[in-house]
Amino acid sequence: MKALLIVDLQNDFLPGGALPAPDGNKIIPVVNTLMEDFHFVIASKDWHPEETVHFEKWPSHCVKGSLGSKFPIALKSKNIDLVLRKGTENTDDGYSAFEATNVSLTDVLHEREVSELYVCGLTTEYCVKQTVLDAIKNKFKTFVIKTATAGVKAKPGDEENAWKEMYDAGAVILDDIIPSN
Ligand code: VGL
Ligand code: ZN
Repeated sequence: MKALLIVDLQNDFLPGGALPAPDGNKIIPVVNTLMEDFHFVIASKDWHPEETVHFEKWPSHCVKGSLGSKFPIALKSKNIDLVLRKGTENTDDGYSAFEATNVSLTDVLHEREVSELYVCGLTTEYCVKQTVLDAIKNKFKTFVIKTATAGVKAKPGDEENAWKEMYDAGAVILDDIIPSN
């Protein structure tokens, strides 16, 4: 069984948000179509308290319940079966969807007999990368859908390095996938 994991596709990571991936909006229609190909769609949300050590490194973003924490209205979020919340404590970054605190992602994937995980979303260099590395550590066959992923591009080269790190760890990078309907 395969599952789609959409990482942090939230308003604050889109243009106009607090910590935007410049091309974030472009992935929304791709993700909408992609969801139709999966029977099990999971989405993670960065879900921070107002005060957290995380905001010593980053501008305040995705504060739980805020507009910035919500899915963009253009995302067909009714097709999401399970929402994970991560970064919920004030002592951690919670970059990886495997650090979700409302459910154990590994338990859910094992229960649903998921062996192949398709990852997309925001942002390539941080939460997508960390999620992919954890998925591989947890022995899932891990694919990253490049056309449905966007980087925050904080420094030149960061994004390329993230792709290389995921590839070197054993992820399959799908860079020309066009959703099938
Ligand atoms: C993220 C920086 C801080 C992400 C989250 O979703 O990639 N990046 N918090
Ligand atoms: Zn964050």
